[in-house]
Amino acid sequence: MSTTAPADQTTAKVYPPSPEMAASAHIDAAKYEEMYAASIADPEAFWGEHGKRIDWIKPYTIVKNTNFEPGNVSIKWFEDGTMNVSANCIDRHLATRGDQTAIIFEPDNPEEDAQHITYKQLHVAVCKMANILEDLGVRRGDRVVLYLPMVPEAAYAMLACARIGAIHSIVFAGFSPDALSARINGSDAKVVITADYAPRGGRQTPLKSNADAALLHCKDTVKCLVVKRTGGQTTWVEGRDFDYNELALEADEYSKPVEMNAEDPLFILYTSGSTGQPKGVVHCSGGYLVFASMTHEYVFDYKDGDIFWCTADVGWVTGHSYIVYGPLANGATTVMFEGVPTYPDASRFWQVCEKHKVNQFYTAPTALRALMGQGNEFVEKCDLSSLRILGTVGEPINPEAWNWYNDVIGKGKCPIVDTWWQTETGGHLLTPLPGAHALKPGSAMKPFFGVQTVVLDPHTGEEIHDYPCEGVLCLKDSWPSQMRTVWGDHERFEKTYFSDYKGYYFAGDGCKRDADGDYWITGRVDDVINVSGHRMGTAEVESALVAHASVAEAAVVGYPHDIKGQGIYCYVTLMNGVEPSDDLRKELRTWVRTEIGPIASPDVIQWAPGLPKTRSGKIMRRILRKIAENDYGSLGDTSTLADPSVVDDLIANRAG
Ligand code: 6R9
Repeated sequence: MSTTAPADQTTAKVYPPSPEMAASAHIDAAKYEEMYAASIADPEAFWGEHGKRIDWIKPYTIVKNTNFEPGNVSIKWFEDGTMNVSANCIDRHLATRGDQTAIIFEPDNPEEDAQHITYKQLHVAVCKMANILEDLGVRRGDRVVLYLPMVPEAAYAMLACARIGAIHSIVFAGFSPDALSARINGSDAKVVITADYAPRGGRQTPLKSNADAALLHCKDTVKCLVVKRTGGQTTWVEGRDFDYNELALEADEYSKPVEMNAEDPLFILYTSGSTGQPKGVVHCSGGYLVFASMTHEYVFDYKDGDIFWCTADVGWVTGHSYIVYGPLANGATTVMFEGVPTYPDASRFWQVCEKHKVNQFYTAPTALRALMGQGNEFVEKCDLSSLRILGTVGEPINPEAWNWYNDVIGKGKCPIVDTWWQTETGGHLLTPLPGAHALKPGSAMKPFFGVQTVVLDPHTGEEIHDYPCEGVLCLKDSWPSQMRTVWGDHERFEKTYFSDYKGYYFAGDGCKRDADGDYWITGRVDDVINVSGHRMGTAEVESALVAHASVAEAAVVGYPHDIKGQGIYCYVTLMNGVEPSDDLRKELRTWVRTEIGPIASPDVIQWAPGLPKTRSGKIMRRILRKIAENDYGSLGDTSTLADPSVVDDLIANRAG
């Protein structure tokens, strides 16, 4: 099965919107053309108007002030406006939909009751959390790290931070104590919010004990607020640890939202890059919320009363924008699911869709591929008639998975929105709109309003105006939810995104644009791999490996993997005198899991007596990628290698 290659663009079947969809959707083809053209012709006027979709305390007079020139990169939207994100996601809905469900919480264990949290209840819970945080000393501008399961308290904590002007930084609960302490220290956080345990797939991750281990490497002043999710036993440090459930009983039920500037940071989210340690992506309040809510409404054709379910974890950007901020800003009902697609069995997603009558369902291709392999009987026993729109995100979707999603889940009547975006972009940049575009399996289709995608020639850096064409994907101008900087390192921000192609934001992906002007993402062009829709820098895995006493050198590349999209293939050179063994292989795997987390677990470890290097000592990853892909016929030019025999050895001993 081809997992990453997009469909053949010339022969692929095209799926136009049904006449009913085109007629009922917010945006049809003509409206898309008209609005897109307006958004590009006069961004100030367009966003000046659409910025009003959220409530402002002091309205903005300056809409856009952005500069992509290296050395002067600066991105500001609505910069003189003031507002509060939490008030926009909660308070402004109280009068009209206070008793409507804001969050449906579906626990890991299907026997446990779901919770329906109304906007009124959400208001109380968030105010209480805000007061608890203030009592712990958190003030406007301070950082709070969240290390939580997918429980409503995660949303309360995010919104509570937004309410008092604190900046949250969520660390996915699958990350290790080392990764957690690095992020607590990197943002100099005052408080960590965690839970005793995280139930997932019938197992329980001891989050509190991970947090304890992390906090050994942090300042003594960092406090730890603990949500009692299971009530299981944990250690307790008096004076440092605080019991959320107990404090919430006493906490005041009102907290006044702080008047924030549009450009005040809302959150930091660490993401992997091609070099060094993960970087803290900074998103700000006003522009982010405008774009997250607008894309949520138009891309998923969200209408009042719909039940929206995004299966991501709040530890990733998808959870930020499309479980919490976008949906709640729109007064939606959003589902938060604590579990996994295959527990208790492979029908879980579909049972949850049936149980809560989900209208929009948004997930990752890797989950679809895993479920597709389990057989259709898990789907067929569920009533999926409530579904109207399906979505995917995180990686290119292969045509087999697209067709299965379309036929078996959507019964051929639900448009699939293949949304391309990134942690850095805050919201969808390329996507079809369900009532406007004729879908092509594997294509992320068209730019969203205000998004100026261009294809550049990777060698000359010039824009390619041809149709069809292929090159690197860049953005020519800013959009409101663009990241503003790397936390504490603006220079790294400029260097990473604006230095390869001057005057453009470089996304790190390659793409094709077909004769109709539709975009097909071909994958990362840098040393970032995409494992189950999660970004992993090969450099991060390499530095974890070489930190082990037995490892002299390591090179890590991605290779095609049926379920995960890409797997992690490691070439490891051992220290002199160390013998390779299966036990050592296991040990290295466990080592990487503890250094980074289970998502970085190597799939393949090949012992490499030597690595292919140029005479100047640069590892030739291109060749390592080919060997991992089992594609020796096209190794390309190996004449610059210092020792070409290394390659023969690697091929002869290829693992897996
Ligand atoms: C939202 C998210 C971003 C990277 C991105 C690209 C890949 C995301 C995709 C896609 C093809 C899609 N990606 N969506 N590739 N088609 N619809 O995933 O953010 O974790 O930062 O990853 O994911 O390579 O550059 P993030």
